[in-house]
Amino acid sequence: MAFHSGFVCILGRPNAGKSTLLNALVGQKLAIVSPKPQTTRNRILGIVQVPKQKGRPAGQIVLLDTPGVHQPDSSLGRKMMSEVRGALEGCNLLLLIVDVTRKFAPSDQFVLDIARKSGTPVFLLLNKIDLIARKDKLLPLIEAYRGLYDFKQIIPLSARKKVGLDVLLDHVVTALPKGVPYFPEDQITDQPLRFMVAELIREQVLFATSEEVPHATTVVVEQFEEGARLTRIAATIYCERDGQKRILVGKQGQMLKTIGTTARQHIEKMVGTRVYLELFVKVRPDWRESHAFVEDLDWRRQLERLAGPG
Ligand SMILES: Nc1nc2c(ncn2[C@@H]2O[C@H](COP(=O)(O)OP(=O)(O)O)[C@@H](O)[C@H]2O)c(=O)[nH]1
Ligand SMILES: [Mg+2]
Repeated sequence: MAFHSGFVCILGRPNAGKSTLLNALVGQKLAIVSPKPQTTRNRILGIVQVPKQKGRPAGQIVLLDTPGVHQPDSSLGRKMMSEVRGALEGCNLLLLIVDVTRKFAPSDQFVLDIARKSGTPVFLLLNKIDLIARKDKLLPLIEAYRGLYDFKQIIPLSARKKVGLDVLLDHVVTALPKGVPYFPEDQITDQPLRFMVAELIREQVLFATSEEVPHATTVVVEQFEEGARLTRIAATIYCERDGQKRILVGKQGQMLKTIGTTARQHIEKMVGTRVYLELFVKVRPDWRESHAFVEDLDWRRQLERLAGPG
């Protein structure tokens, strides 16, 4: 049987479980996950090798996790939605993911409209079925969704509990066109380590803070020196107000210390060496409204700058 390969975009409203699904399918944490909406800010590529099995071809699935589809109200929001559109371009298949514990809302309709306009085949994923006690409740739901759109497949699953993922992989790899792999077999993402590190730090900020602080925060890695046994990292946490900075630093620096310690533990697991992590907090008023700053946060842009001119 021939090899199949292609690009598959995961789409859905904030908190549906897109990043959890990406991580589960790749088998490694590439995207940070939190109960807070709009955790994912840029598209994240994850590569899944699918071995041949009875009744299904071998293949390579290039997954794109995207920020939650929403109506943007800031430069950051507009950048996030442009990441979504960028991911949609040239995709072979869309996975539209919904949270089964929530009613189909205008925000889901908005996602569906984007999917429809793209003209790409769509699988509907009914996620979080672990939260439904009686599985027979799923049937009327599937029927209702069937009436909404001509989905190529409707697949109930739980990204967190890793239920239904094999069925999903079977259908996805079968639906992809015949082709050669896009990436080497041992590659799982295109994202450089230093930017994954920035995300791991931001994840701890999301966990440790509430209300506006998580949304007003971004992380930039300023220094990243990999040694055989020790990696030295310095990063700045940007926020928008003095009050937010006070929260992030905490009484006698306690909050920043907690964020730093837990982030360091996660980073050590990822880079495989001991880590020396230095964190700074800076105020940059209304950075989310600054088109230039938001563009500078793009890791592709930062990579160009790190490479230097010429
Ligand atoms: N119970 C349950 N929770 C899930 C499942 N998938 C994701 N979640 C949770 O839903 C929240 C949002 O997940 P995330 O992957 O960040 O959603 P995203 O915004 O669509 O990327 C997190 O708290 C996840 O742990 C699932 O299958 N079952
Ligand atoms: Mg996400």
